[in-house]
Amino acid sequence: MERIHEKHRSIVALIGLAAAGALALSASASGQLLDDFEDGNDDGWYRFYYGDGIEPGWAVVDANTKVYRLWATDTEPSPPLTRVGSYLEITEDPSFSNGHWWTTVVRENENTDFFLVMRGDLATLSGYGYGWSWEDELNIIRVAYGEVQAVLASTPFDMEVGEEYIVEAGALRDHLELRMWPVGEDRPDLPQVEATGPEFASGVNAVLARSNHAGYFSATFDNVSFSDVCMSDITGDGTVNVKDLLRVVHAFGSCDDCPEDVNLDGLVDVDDLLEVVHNFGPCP
Ligand SMILES: [Ca+2]
Ligand SMILES: [Ca+2]
Ligand SMILES: [Ca+2]
Ligand SMILES: [Ca+2]
Repeated sequence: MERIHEKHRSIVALIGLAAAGALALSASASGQLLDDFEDGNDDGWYRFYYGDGIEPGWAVVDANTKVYRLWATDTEPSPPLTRVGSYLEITEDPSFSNGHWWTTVVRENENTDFFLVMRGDLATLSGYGYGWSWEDELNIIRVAYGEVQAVLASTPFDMEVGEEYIVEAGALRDHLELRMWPVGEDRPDLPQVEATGPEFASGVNAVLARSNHAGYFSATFDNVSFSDVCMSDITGDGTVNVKDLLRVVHAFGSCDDCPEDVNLDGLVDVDDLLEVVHNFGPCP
């Protein structure tokens, strides 16, 4: 009896602590524009390229158009696919692997495919790719050790060369989704492509252009953004408040893949509580 009382008291103390924190913190800014390239640089972007015979001239901020351009000339017909890419190391907080990663993209010639990468590990060339490929399809693929291990889902999509599209990749736990639409049109209500991907839980986000032909290929990217999914909204009502806090409190303990484990470390504890408090307010 005494023990139950002790537990109850400590939970009350935690809620008090959390509530004080909620007052001290404003609602977190979850969405962020990582680069619009209006500053004429690509600071913070790390580059990579893979391919035989590739001439890497492959990443530059276009001073006139203020977009980020990935390009290369592959002198050998591929496969293997030639890829040029750029990534951001933003995974110190693992929740950054749960969210939406988007950009505007233009294919500059017929040779070019492009992908956004989420949860990538560039040392092992693994992760999820979301993009458009030469079969005129939107795809979500799983890549490991440089090989496409699976096309997880795809749908036909005509993508015009030279036209600007918005592409949005999403990952929430093992749910992956992809939307793409022409600039100026409405964002599709539903993802065009959805898949399940339990293999990779976190990693870097990247943009890449690729080709399976010899010759020049190029894509431009602009307004590259990442937005957290509202992991702290455990009840799913679009806002983070004391109801979500209570869900965490009641789920304290070890917990595999449950929504109360907001920071995805396999345990529901005070860290999750503080994460919820930090995100108090409406979801973005
Ligand atoms: Ca720009
Ligand atoms: Ca910049
Ligand atoms: Ca909620
Ligand atoms: Ca946790």
